[in-house]
Amino acid sequence: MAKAKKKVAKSKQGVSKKTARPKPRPQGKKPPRPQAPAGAYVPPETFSRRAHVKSMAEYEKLHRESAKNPEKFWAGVAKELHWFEPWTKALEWKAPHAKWFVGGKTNLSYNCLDRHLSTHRRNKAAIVWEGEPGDVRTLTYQQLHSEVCRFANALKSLGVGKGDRVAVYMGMVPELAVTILACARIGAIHSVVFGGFSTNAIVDRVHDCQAKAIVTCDGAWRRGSVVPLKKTVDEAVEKCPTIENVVVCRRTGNDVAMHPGRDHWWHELVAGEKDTCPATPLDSEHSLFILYTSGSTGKPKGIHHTTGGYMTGTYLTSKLVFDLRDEDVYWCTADIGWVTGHSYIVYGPLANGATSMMYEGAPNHPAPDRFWEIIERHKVNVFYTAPTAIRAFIKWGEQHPNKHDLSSLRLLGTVGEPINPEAWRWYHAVIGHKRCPIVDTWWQTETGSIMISPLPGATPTKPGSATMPLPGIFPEVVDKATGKAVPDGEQGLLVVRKPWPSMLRGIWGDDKRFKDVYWSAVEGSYFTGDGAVKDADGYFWIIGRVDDVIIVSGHNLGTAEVESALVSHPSVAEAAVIGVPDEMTGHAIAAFVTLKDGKAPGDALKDELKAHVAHEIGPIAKPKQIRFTGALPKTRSGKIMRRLLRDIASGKQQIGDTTTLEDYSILAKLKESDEG
Ligand code: 7RM
Repeated sequence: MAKAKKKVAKSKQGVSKKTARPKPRPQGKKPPRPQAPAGAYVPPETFSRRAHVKSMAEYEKLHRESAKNPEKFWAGVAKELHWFEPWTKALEWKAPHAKWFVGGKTNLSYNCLDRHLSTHRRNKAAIVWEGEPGDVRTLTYQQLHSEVCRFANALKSLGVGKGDRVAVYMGMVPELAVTILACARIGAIHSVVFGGFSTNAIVDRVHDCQAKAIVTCDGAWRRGSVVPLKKTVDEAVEKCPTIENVVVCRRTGNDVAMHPGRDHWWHELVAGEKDTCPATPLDSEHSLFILYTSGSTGKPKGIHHTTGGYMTGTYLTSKLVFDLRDEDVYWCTADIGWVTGHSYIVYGPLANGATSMMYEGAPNHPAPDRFWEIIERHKVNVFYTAPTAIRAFIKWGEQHPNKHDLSSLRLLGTVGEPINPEAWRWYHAVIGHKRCPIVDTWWQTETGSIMISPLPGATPTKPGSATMPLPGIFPEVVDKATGKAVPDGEQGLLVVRKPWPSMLRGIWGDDKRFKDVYWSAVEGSYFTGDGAVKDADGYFWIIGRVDDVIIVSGHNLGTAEVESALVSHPSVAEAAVIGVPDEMTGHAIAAFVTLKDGKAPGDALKDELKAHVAHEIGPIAKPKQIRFTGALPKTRSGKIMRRLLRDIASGKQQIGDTTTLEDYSILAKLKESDEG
């Protein structure tokens, strides 16, 4: 025992060297693993040994088998979950419309809760929640089940039933998870609107899906102050004639106006309700939720997901990618207002019977070490966050994580944007202490669950690459004109060739837009909107949204590559590049750059950065303009809004749709930013 422990402590994640000779092994043991690509980070053997998927050979076998018969593969996964009635057909595919597990009846709330109550998990923590002020709540599976049942009964008492849409506008409190699980329990369709959005965002989304009720909180804590959610809802509901009832969960205790007959306190509603509510057996294709994503232009798209397939996809990917173990504390730092929170705070982890950590507030409140303090306090084992957060941590300095014991961590993940290799290495070294594999997970609101990602016990990782498709997923990088795969190492469009269970079923109320946006670029394939390169080892490198690709003298430059080059300079914290019209080259690169704390801007640094990019990539990628700025415009989920930067660079007075922008004041600051 002592010996094994020592080994764990010593085992660091090694960088493979092609020249390394495989160690001789005792007879009868497994053969040595196939060699990893040069320079790749190989999963520590201690990790692989206990992982769900233990080797590349195992991964390859899974993927090969899933390719032979994807329907059989996915049916095998779905069978691990509870179905009230079995399906008759795994897939009905009338492109671009898929139906999975046709005729089957199930319930996702049942699979996240009831399924565990007859097992050792009954009294296990389902949700460990920490409020921004420091309060902590733990809900066991049994307790969460009771809360969900009570609230499901309360919704029913308000006349909410199967197929009705329920808008949800809450902070990150356990009741948010309870609300969506209660909707799923009775077959009501939830539409979560991120709690940082404005009145108009609520109005547009409620209108689009004709929601009949809205669940909110009095307020939410954010950096020590109260965000008055109910007030915003009141303004919105004035313009939303479909809303019949408003449920208000008390969190911050601020004064709110309650409209008699329309508004109900959560605690009063549930007080009289029973803590049992049988989960409704729902058709596999019954609508589960709508989640709006802002398109590059125009009105947000209501991405529509259904029950059985989404359940199957989030269940499998949570298990394999996060390698969930019963004893883990797993923490995804996303907001539930974003798809990552739906799939990887609530549904995926709970379907696996995991302990899901949830945090209410800002990462730098009261101090920039809040996340590391949470990890230390709750002994978090698996940590999943976004590159934008990692770049902020780098900017704030490693003294903050270094103050804390992070030894509980065994696995790290990222999602949301391409991660710059520089940020990846920092995450690996400073947070993971070179012990923890990193899963860089590529997926979308539309895909419902993770599509391209390392399996942490199997896949050697290359910083900046999301590596390879998960079993049952068949992406390809194709030529725009022919739709055929491009040769390895060449850029093309990232498409998915075959349907998968958690794929979107459409855009709510707009089938034409669904076909135009996703199914018209490449015949017969789902177009992701992203550009990518697959290298000779079969690794996928996402180079960003194709709308953002910059064409300089006929060369396509992905934003990720140029931004990574800038961020690899020791003074740079974050960068965003865009194309600006140029007489000579068609387009030239303009870069918006934020510096690490303590670094000073100046013309000398501009020249240095230009030279640095030219050196890293080539003269073609050298930015023509560099602007230093305190911050970049981002969506709340942390994605840089290059579209707004283009508007600013071209001197437009009227800036495009900004309803998803995190911090409006950044726009004003950017307009002032120094040019040249
Ligand atoms: C989960 C989520 C989707 C878009 C997607 C990409 C980008 C997400 C990665 C990534 C490179 C990643 N849903 N993206 N993950 N790019 N590597 N690991 O983000 O609908 O909000 O966005 O995000 O462009 O198409 S989303």
